[in-house]
Amino acid sequence: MAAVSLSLDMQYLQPDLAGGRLLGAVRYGHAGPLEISTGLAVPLRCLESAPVCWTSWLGQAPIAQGRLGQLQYRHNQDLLFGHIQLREADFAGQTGASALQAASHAGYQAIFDALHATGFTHLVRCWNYLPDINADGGGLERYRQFNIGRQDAFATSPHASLEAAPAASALGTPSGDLSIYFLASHTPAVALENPRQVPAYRYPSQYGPRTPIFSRGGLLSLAHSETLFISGTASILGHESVHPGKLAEQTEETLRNIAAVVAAANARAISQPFTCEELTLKVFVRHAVDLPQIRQIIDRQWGSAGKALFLQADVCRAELLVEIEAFCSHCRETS
Ligand code: 3EB
Repeated sequence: MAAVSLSLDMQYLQPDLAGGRLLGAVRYGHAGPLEISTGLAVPLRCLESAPVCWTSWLGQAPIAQGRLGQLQYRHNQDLLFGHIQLREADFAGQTGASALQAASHAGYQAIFDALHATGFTHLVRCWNYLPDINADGGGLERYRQFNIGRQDAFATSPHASLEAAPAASALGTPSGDLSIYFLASHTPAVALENPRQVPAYRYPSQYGPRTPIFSRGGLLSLAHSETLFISGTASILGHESVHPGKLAEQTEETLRNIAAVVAAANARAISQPFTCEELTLKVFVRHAVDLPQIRQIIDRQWGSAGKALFLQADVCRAELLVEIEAFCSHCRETS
């Protein structure tokens, strides 16, 4: 049987090069420099006993690496993992744009340039971490500034489309740089939407002058595997946040939304169906004190809190208390 061509490891120890299979590593916990050259540090607090934790994306060897300006990447035959960190101060003083908007635009422009240069032209999954996501950046919430810069970059890239947008997550860090990492491929993922939610690129203007750009999920088929990426998912129905201030209800609504994306994936999947129970979850908790209750609800519904990673983060709407993303990869039967 063929090995799964993409897997996600979550652990407390720094990964080694995994027998040449490490595509990229992300360290959560503190902002200090990384001891290995193949990933980035995101300053979100780990809500477990250890002060730092790692997520590692493993693919099939051989893996090559490269750099284009500030953007670093590693890739194998099928997949490219890239990351870029931008200091807002470097983008201050531009007319008509906040520093964060300009940094977001430049970050996504650098990503699209890298996709073009490497031939991995399809953006599959993006993770966006921005400091003080809910803060007012001089008349406009910072998440909304980020959305302007991101949309401007998508609008001018020949490799971008709104309807086939990548799966994504966007979270707030207490400090640090704008940090973006991503997976790209030679062939497009099937973009998934959630019938319970308005597509994010069609959110009305009450959420900001430019919409976010992401799909609710993506299904990527490679020669030997089928991989489901579920975007950061929250207690949103239609375009509205529901159950404000109610932790248990928000958590349960979030799990129902994830289940709806799993169902949308299964309508398109060619391997065996995906189940909620087998998903690897990354859980972003606004208030650390809420961890036990969220953990208990996940365990009651799906029994999978034990293999989930819990991080403290600000979610991109002030009233949302929890956001959960998910990943699962299946081997494809080749006959
Ligand atoms: C939402 O559904 C919640 O801006 O890339 C989730 C996933 C959210 C991705 C993004 C935002 C993003 O609107 C927030």
